[in-house]
Amino acid sequence: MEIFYSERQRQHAPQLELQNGELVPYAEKVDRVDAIISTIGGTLSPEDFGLDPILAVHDKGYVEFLKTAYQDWTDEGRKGDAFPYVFPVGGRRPLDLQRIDARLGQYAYDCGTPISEHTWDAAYWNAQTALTGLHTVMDGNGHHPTFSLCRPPGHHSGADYMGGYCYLNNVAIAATAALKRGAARVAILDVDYHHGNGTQDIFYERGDVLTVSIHADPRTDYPFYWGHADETGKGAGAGCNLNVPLPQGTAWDTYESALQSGLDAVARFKPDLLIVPYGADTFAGDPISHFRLQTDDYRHMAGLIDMLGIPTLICMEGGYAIDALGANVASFLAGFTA
Ligand code: Q9C
Ligand code: ZN
Repeated sequence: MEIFYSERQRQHAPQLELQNGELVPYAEKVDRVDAIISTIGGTLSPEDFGLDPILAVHDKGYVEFLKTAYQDWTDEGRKGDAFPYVFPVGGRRPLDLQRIDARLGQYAYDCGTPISEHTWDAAYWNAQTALTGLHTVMDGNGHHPTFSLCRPPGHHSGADYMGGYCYLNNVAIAATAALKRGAARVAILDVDYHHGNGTQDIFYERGDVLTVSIHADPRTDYPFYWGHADETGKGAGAGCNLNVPLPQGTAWDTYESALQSGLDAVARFKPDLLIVPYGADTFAGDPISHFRLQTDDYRHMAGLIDMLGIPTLICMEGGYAIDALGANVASFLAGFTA
């Protein structure tokens, strides 16, 4: 299987996040990619498709903000990573504010997604990693999957916001490039522990992209404000968003039937392409999550996805049990037919 990854993604390295009222070590560590690469082996460098496919998804002002935020933060005399602390909640009127703190709050929805010195460059090459995987699949390698080792993750990022360790929505960028390249319909099946709120938002009113997410119930889990079962799409996208929230403690027996309902929705949609944002944070030993999947379950999960027979791009999302991360990713990839 071809695995795409750029060393430049490694440069993104925030130190701390605000969690449950405390500044704690950042869970989305650089060590995650080392754990994965040391287990699954050789990666290929992505091609550079430029800024256009990113701007086809993300707001220009937001992209400009990502590029300059760390410098603006440093220019204010601040130390460490850039953090927001004030947010224009509840539809405050648009204001063209320049102070970095106002801009951080405008473009972030949580305090868990700091900007480090090279975050922009890492996020840019991360998007190229997703795009290179996409074009490899569309170049026609049959339905054999390709793995884009995305890090930082992307599925919490919307057109003009960051959150949940995510800055650019890699999967949405790939899906949009697929449509531009001639795919008529794209399905996204998100199996990260957390709801893929950014991806849902980006495609909520589109009928040519089906978004399915299987995740921890947002009544008890992050991101709380999205991911409920009654969010089904709007306008042309009505019926093209499926959320399958599951309770904390979910193990494979329950997960499998939820996955099957997601797979049925994908099959009914008849997409030309399937994108799977894969998070290993559904693992029993994950330090910030509460499902109970085991390493072997990922092989079964992949086997069921593989049976759809649709050309598939896999993009890495979360997974924070670093000691088990390599084995969990390897198990998932092994479940696809060679
Ligand atoms: N400061 C992914 O798995 N944790 N993101 C809540 C808030 C946020 C996880 C802490 C979890 C985001 C891609
Ligand atoms: Zn997650």
